[in-house]
Amino acid sequence: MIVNRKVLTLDEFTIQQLRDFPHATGELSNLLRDIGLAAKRVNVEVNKAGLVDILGDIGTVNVQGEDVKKLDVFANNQFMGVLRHGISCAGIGSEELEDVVVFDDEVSNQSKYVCLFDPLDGSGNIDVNVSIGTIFGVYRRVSELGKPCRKEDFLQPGIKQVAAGYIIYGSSTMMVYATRRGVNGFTLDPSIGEFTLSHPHIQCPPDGKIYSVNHGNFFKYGQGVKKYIDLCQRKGNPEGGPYTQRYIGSMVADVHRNLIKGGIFMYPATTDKPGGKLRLLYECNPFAFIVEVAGGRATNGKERILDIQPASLHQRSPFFIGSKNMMEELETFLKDNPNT
Ligand code: P6P
Repeated sequence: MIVNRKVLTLDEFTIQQLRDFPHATGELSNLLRDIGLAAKRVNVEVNKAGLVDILGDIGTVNVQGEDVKKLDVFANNQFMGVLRHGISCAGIGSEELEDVVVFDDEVSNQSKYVCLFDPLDGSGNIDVNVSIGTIFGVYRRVSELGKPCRKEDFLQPGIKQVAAGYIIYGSSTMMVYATRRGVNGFTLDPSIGEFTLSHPHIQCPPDGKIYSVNHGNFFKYGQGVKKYIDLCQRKGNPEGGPYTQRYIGSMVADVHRNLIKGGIFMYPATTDKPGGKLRLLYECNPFAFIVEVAGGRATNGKERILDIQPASLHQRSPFFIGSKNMMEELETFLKDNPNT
């Protein structure tokens, strides 16, 4: 009997990666499988949002001062739970939690890794059925093994990530993650309840025809950003040129589309948010790692996102990410207008 080995599940893929590196401990593979398990549990709730009383606010606000949707809390608890009870993670930081959570038990203290999460990005879109996502980054601890992890384990530059990824709960549910060996995408197959390898070796096209930005903020952007947006519009007009504007208001969906098709996503500094809106540690860094491994680029307008030394857990950053050649074009405008 011929066994169909063509389609690998996430578990089979991570185990195969382990076979290629016999000296690896398997901790990272275990951690990625734990995240996949939590993602499946979150997916069930996201898919039935609207049918059960899991929508809407729970009457509290998170550390960001944003209304917390019930699914935010559920997602945070799912990811924290699998990692706390796994054998690969010493602690986590999360958009939903003011401070890091140190798991501080005998097994977790021996774990090599810590994780940073945005458990449910774009959650403001939950009630209107727009794609949302989970974003994560994985770091090797710098603190002493055998002891509880420490804050400095989480405040490392993004270049120190050993893995990063996201789950997009959209028309289908996908988990995409990067290690230094490449970026691979797994689509959830409901018939077997497993993530299956559907997008091997994802590469970000060096050129694109899509620019993603919130035009409503146009007059709050710096001159360099305005000039680049003007260029994108000219390239799209008047003879109906190639550029088009796509902005869903859910970064995971926007950046995922641009990663696959090519394009640029921008959340620049504005006059009312001079530090930008997006969070460096658990929104910008994971995507910067993924897109760079796939051949793209990511900056804060002045320096490479992955080089930034974080000062605090929830710090924000202006964010530009996407196709290499589009990013280089943007950077010529930002260089000519440094106060963007
Ligand atoms: P704005 C969602 O709240 C989010 O963090 C990202 O997912 C999204 O790209 C951005 O904010 C949208 O922000 O200000 O354009 O609505």
